[in-house]
Amino acid sequence: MNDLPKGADLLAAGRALARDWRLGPSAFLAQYGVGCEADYKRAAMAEGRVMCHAQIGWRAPAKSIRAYHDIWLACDKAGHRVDRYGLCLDWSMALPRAVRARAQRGTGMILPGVEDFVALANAAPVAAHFGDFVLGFPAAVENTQAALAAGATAIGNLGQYFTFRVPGHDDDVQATAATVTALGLIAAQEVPVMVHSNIDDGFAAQFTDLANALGMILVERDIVTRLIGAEIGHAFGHHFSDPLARMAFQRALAEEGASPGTMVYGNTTSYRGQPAQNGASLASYLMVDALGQRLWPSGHAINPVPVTENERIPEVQEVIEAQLFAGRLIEQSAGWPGLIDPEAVGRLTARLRAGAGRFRAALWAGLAEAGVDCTDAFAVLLALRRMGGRRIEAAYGAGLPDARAMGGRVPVVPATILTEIAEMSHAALAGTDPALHPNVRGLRVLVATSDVHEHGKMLIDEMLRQLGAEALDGGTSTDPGPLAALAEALRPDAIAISTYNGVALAYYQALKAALAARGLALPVLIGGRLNQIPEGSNSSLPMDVGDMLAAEGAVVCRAAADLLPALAYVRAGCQPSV
Ligand code: B12
Repeated sequence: MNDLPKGADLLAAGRALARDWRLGPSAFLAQYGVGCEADYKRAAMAEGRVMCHAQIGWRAPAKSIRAYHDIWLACDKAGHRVDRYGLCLDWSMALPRAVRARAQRGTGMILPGVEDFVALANAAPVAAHFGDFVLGFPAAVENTQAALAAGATAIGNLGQYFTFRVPGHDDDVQATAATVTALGLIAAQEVPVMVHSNIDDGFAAQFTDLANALGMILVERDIVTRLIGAEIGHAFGHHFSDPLARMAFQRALAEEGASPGTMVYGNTTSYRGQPAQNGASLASYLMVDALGQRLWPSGHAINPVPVTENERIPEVQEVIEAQLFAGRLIEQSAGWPGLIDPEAVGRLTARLRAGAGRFRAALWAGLAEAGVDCTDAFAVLLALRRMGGRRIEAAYGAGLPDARAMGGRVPVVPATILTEIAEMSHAALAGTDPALHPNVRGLRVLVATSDVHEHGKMLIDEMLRQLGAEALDGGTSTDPGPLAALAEALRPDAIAISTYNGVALAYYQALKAALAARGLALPVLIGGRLNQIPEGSNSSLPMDVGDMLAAEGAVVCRAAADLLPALAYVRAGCQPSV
């Protein structure tokens, strides 16, 4: 540990960079006459105004720049204000410019130079929030410099530091050092720049207890405010499907003074149907979020996610429609607060806060006991990342220990994703042919993901368990090479991949080659989002690659229910086609 960099040195290096890298002007700051977005948010909280966030970012910078302007203009004409844009960089942007060209590309936006950041963020008077793939990765410093030059006063995403990884780049010391240096640069700005962290990108997606997710927010706030000297704003929401818990969580943030927050993310895990069905989910979570801001303002902008987002990256017009929908819903929410029982919300808020307090105290004490220098931002961040969400929850969670519970403890306020996965597994198996069940018993299946999305894997693991087959853990964000090595060691009957980041074909091809190099010809089942942006495409939209995968020999699974017939064929020694 002695050769590791010191947090103080990295922060000083970041501060030194502030001599050359200062906050640039922005159309947003000029339009509203504010120094930073945090001040703008505080003013909105004081007025009781509910703000709106849109998440955007297409592969081609020109398309994103046009959209930045056109979405704002169309909404402005209709009398609706888009307050902020979350700018969705591609995961290849997590790597320094010098090596980015060789990196695997996903579906997000690629901004080659500082001037592209500046042009984008100044295309309309909307606050630019550079979140995804900025902090937490090897390119943290150069992306932060570019975001500052573009006048962005919300920069993230610290949540991703803890859980995301970019294929082929596993050096956590390098990623941590770059992140702490970038945080030093942010802290040294003359106006407050909010460090953003989306807790659902971080450990909240892995925790089984929402009290621990709140506790983690408090710990991250301790790190950024106390050890770095910057402001922090959190986002939450993707996985918060229970309306009461969603509202109580937001109220807890307000009561803890964990505000202003950046945004309440849409409850995207509830988008499982057609656009019209997803529309009901949209209305349901937005109403909760608008009422939460009216009753207990916390400065989080609310986020109407377009109803097509479970199919593909939404188009510009769909973003506009979702915004206008939110605008009208905010107006209509004015008559609703009387329907909310503040006492019921308050009781759950109190449980969350009490649990979060226990988690926070236990985690800091645990770090100190483990010999981590709790005054050193580098040491603390690296220790947390290396422990990982599951171990942190089991060791320091707020609930009572229980070896039978998935997180190792009885949750104080259970996260809904676990029950949702159990229900999906039940529904998928209910629709299958029971005569096939015995064929699958005893099969050994190596289950892995190509990226951070792990619900598909959790679902397949659960279904295999119910079918009496064995799920061997191939890990999350597992590169094809290491997965093939694991397959050689474990000799499974089949491999099952869940993939989401728009790299399905490239991933499968690399896995097939890596298996062949080891003399293995295992059946590979693949499900999730089976798409990819074709090289040279100018639409910036991913295309389905299911047919190409099948032609190359993959067992394409469009739904979880396909698992059973596919494995039944594997048992019969045939090449399955589902
Ligand atoms: C939850 C979620 C997340 C969570 C993941 C948390 C976690 N620990 O798992 C978080 C917030 C972290 C996240 C992050 C990101 N996400 Co995301 N996410 C989703 C979301 C909402 C749900 C996906 C999911 O898990 N569904 C649950 C599964 C069980 O259901 P399902 O997807 O319908 O799958 C069915 C079948 O496909 C099948 N199945 C799935 N896998 C397999 C495997 C086998 C073998 C079989 C048989 C069947 C099977 O089972 C299901 C039931 O039938 C989707 C949008 C949506 N509503 O679908 C976006 C989505 C997948 N994400 C997307 C993106 C772009 C990202 C990010 C890159 C965003 C960013 N810029 O940061 C990052 C990923 C970064 C990284 N390093 O990898 C895109 C993918 C775009 C594309 N490929 O076209 C989507 C579609 C959203 C969008 N429209 O932009 N995300």
